[in-house]
Amino acid sequence: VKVTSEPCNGTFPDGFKWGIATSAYQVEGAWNESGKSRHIWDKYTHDGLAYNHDRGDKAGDSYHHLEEDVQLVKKLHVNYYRFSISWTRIIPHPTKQSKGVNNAGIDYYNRLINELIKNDIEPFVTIYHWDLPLSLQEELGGWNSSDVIDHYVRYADVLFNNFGDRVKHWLTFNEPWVICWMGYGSAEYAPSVKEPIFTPYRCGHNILKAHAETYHLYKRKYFKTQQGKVGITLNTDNMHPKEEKNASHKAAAERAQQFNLGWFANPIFGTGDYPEVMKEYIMKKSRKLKLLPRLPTFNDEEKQKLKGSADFLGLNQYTTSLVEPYTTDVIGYPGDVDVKLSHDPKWKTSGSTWLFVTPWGFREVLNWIKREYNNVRVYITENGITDNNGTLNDVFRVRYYREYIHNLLRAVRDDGCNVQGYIAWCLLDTFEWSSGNHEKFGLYQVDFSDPNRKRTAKKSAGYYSRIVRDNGFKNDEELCTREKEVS
Ligand code: GBH
Repeated sequence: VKVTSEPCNGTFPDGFKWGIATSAYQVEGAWNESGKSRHIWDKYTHDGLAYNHDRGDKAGDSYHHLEEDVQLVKKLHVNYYRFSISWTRIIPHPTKQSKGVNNAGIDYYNRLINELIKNDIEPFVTIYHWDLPLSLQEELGGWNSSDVIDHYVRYADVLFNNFGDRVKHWLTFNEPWVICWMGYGSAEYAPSVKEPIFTPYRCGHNILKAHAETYHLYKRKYFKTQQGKVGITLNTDNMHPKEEKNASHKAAAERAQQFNLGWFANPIFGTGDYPEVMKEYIMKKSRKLKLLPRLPTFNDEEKQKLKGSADFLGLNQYTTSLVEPYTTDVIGYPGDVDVKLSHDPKWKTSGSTWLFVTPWGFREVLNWIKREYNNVRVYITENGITDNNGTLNDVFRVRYYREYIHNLLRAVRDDGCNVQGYIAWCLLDTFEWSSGNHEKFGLYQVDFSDPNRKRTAKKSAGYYSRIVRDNGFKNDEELCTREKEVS
């Protein structure tokens, strides 16, 4: 393996922003306190579906460590704290006639936001990070039903109204691809619906509509007084052709990216509609298997509403997949795409089966986004790596951040990608969804055997805070990989 290396030097443009992220269910705990109702992940974990039957009932207990956690954020010198608001704390019983707003929930997030601002940290708020009120799932069918759209928009309205005087960056959704595919298709995530034929596409359709409605609500009702920005966070692997010079592999990689990122990005940042190749392939397979049409359609008015309905693209980026064409009658993802995904055995692994260290892929996918969406404004809203023991001497994580951030620097400086900020994942070791407490992303270790959930800085916390302070790399003595590794 030949690796081209150079010193990791250079800084980001002035005004480049840095941040650190969490999400409500993964860190808050206090699952049944102060009027909070149950959400789909409470049910999923109480049904024993997560690894080792772990639950997020208490997690890192951030709910009761508010001031302490803000100090951990402050020690990193970052501009932004990205966190999510739990719908079930704000409107615990959305299907009840009264649909009341829970003041204790409003108070909690007011305290958090005020504490951040007092410490010169800007809140960067995710409205929905997967914790759907259970009643909306059980009584209405969750994101499979268009009835949920109005509930979501009303919830977002309550947030803008209560917090918008201080919150200037909003994300409507975290990772619709994961919500719809893993929640309603493969059933690996809550609400664990296994119906890969129709439901993921219906879910995606409803989420896109809820997103667009919310964006326009903000513009109409709040923008003039609040002057904030509303975006959406999408996730994707860098899709790289398995055989780089093979035209059908290149086409397969392109198709996989359109089905993954393009599913949500093309309606919002592109044409206002789903990618052509996605429409074509789903139709082709539906015909072949004599199925009813599966991908819902937008009418002209809906397309108008979707096109341009975000002030920026939030991107969660961790890894790369190798893609080759593969014809199959299997439905869903990646069956509908007619591709096979794999990984290079030479890539460094992590504490998660899906996460391989491919820093060059970060730069590659940012260039794909630049080309495809007319150099849209991007914030990296997540990037990070796991182990399974949460060691304090996390040199592998230091190396991961060094290499990924260096490739980001090249994307911004050499390629002109319009990335405005970088938010690392994650502040703390979290409850990692179906993987329970087993996969650890934190810059701070959490002692889950301690009732007080003691936090301790890992080596990576110090390293990241130095990058943030220097706005990049100054006199980093290590070498960074310049190109991708070539065999
Ligand atoms: C993010 O998802 C989430 O926003 C965040 O809450 C989470 O903690 C973090 O990443 C780490 O997982 O097991 O082969 O089916 C990242 C995107 C997409 C990564 C789905 C895991 C599972 C692939 N995720 N993927 S597989």
